[in-house]
Amino acid sequence: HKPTYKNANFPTDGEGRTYHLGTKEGEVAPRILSVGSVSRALLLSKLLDPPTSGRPLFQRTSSRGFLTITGRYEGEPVSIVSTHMGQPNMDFVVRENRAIVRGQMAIVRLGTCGAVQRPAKLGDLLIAAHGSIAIRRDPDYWTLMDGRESLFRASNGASRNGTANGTASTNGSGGAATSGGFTGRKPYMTSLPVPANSQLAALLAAEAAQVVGPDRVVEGLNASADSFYSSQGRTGSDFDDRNECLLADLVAAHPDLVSLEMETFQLLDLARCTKGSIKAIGMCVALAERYSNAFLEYHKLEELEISGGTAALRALVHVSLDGPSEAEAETLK
Ligand code: R1P
Repeated sequence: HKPTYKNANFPTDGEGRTYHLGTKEGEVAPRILSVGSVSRALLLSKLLDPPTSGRPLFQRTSSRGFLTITGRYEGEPVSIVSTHMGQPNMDFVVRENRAIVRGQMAIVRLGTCGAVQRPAKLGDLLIAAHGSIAIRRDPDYWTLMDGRESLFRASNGASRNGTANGTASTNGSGGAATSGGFTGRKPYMTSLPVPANSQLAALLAAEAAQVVGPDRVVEGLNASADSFYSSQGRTGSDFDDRNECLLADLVAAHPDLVSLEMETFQLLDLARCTKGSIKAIGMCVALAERYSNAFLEYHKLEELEISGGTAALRALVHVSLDGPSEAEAETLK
């Protein structure tokens, strides 16, 4: 069965299902736990109140692979949505759920991330209580660099290579490039911070501290990058990424930076743009220490996901939301 979509501005099918997530009004709760993978969504759905024959769990996978599970936690309707990775996927999740849920919403992301600096360490729960900044690779840096180099070659020939400017463009050290270098332009741009919802952040921090202990919870600033590799400062020889100094520059500019991943900024930015109709926060399990290169043993991750998921669900059901919650509860019965 192939659905037909109407309205290119915001496509929905004949049943009112959104284009990518494939859910419609009544199937998603105003309190949403957004997770990076389908396996995490399924794992955390085990924390929901046991389904009864009169009230089974709602579960739907869209044609694009987004899984939505709706049930209750401590009696309150909640949805767990597998969001996949990166900014565009978080954009689908926030916008398409906003379109089908009535009243104020709360969204908590539970992800994994790199711990950027101490005190954040392997296995900790890192909460973006100070908000998030975006890190984006600026392709114009390379375009302008190439343009300048070919202009250079055309007018001066190879003999000019090795002048101060030419050296900066080709030395590949990343140092000069990261700080401006050849084109006067930086290869990576960082945005100003967008805030998290302070009420949700405080609730989540308190719940997380209860679940794993206060020494395993770190509140600070998050950075969300547009690549797992270049704009997170991972280096290699296949690409001219100019990112060798990126992590050091970030830490120097943001002493409270704790976590580096790929979705929290988009969530907080969109929540901000709803002017209060979405309360949002992000929390991540530190899967890697970027300052020591340690990586969590994968078998330990599930237990940490359950801890983080428990704290996130508790915060979600305790945060106050305005809006037609009775009508919403009615449609979710
Ligand atoms: C990269 O491996 C993915 O893991 C992190 C990053 O943000 C990115 O999505 O989060 P999740 O575990 O939530 O996917």
